[in-house]
Parts: sequence; C-alpha cells; structure tokens
Amino acid sequence: MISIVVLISGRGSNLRAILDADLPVRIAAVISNNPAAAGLALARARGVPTEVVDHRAFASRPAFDERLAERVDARRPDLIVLAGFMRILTDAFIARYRGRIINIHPSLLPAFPGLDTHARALAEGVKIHGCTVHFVTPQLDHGPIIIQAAVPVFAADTEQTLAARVLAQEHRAYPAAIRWFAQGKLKVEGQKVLNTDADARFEQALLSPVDAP
Ligand code: NHR
Ligand code: GAR
Repeated sequence: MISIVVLISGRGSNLRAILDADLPVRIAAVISNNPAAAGLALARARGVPTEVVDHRAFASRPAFDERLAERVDARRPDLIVLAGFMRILTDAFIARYRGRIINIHPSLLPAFPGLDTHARALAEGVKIHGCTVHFVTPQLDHGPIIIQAAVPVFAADTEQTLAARVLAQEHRAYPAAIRWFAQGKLKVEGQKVLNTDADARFEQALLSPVDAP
C-alpha cells in the first residue's frame, strides 16, 4: 500500500471524500499551513496524525517550504495530495517531489488558473465549468491533467451555488485520481497523462447530470 500526506488549508471536504473512499492508501499525516483549518479536527477524529506548519511564522516562502518539506519527509510519503491547499509552492519544493504531488483545482484547466475561479467563470459567461486533478509542476495550475469533471452553469447561479455543484464533482474526481496513482496506472509523458486502467477512457472525463437548481 502506498502512503500519502494530505496538505490542506481549510474546510477539508476533499479530505473527507478521500477518507471515505476506502482507497488502497495509508494517510500518513494531514498537514495544514492554517492552524484554524477545520480539516485538522476531521483528521484527528479519524485517527490520522496532524501537523501545522504556519506560514505566518516564516520570513520567506523558501523558509516556509523548507520546513514543510522537512515535515513531509518525516512521513516518507509516496504521494503528496494538495486538497484545498492555498499556498503557492516554490520550485525547490516541487523539484524535490517531482511527479509525486497532485492538486485539485476548481476549474476546467487551462481555463481559470489561480484564485476566485467560480466568480471568474460566472463573469466570463461560460456555460460549462468544473474541476481538474493534475500533477503539480512549477508553472501554477498547468501540470499534466489526470481527470476532469464538468458541470453546467445556470443563469441563476451565484458563486456559492456554482461552487457547491463543482465541489460535489471534486469529491468524485479526487478519489478516482488517487486510486489510479496508488495502483500504478498513471504514466506522465510530457504534458499528457497516460492511464492504463481499462475503464479510464470513461472515467477520466466525468459529466455531472444537468439538474436545474
Ligand atoms: N504550487 C505550484 N508550484 N504549482 C501549482 O500548480 C500549485 C502550487 C501550490 C498550490 C493549488 C492552486 C489551486 O488549485 C496549488 C497549485 C494557491 C494560490 C495562491 O495564489 C493559487 C493557486 C493554488 C493555490 N495563493 C496565495 C499565495 O500567495 C495565497 C492565497 C490565500 O491564502 O488565500 O500563495 O488553485
Ligand atoms: C476546493 O474547491 C478546492 O478545489 C479549492 O478549494 C476548495 C477546498 O475545499 N482549492 C483551491 O482553490 C486551491 N487554491 P475543501 O477544503 O473543502 O476540500
């Protein structure tokens, strides 16, 4: 069984989906940069070790990332899972774990990298939105794509209703991506992820049903 470290900053609903998915992984630790993250209490309640590396205690990004890497290394994970982790990581951190860090991003990349994705999607008038699980590379939100899930955007949507529709799909997509990684089904070739799972040709593209709000 592979072991993973989950990095969070907040609520932890993706962490909950991962915990509930009965994946062939051992969660060695949940680490948060934010001591107030609700996901920490969830992890503790499920018997998962937790740690806080508060970015505000460090004078620079490299200093924060060095301590974070030290705490991650102590758990010897095969995979680092960013689940609502809100700090951009330095190239040095990414290089250290190349090919072993994945992120879930709340848009259909390469559209809307960065923050405030749901508000920006509404402002652009897109009719389809969603989420992406990708390998993390130094270029923010541009790594090889493992799985995407699409949802419709409705005229009556607010940032909150759209975020909730996307989040429900995040909770399907992230466990699927982690399962493939754990089973050794993912091979990265340049910008592309080759998936050797027999059913992946269907499951790499999730489409949520169109149900009016
Ligand atoms: N690091 C690298 N190098 N590459 C990526 O692709 C990364 C990453 C770190 C985090 C998640 C990402 C997302 O899915 C992620 C991908 C934070 C910011 C950000 O601007 C942007 C993208 C992501 C995460 N953070 C601010 C910062 O100054 C802080 C914002 C806040 O605290 O609210 O780091 O969206
Ligand atoms: C999720 O929507 C995730 O995609 C997004 O934050 C939310 C975290 O929710 N991630 C980012 O915006 C990364 N910058 P959660 O804490 O309930 O999993």
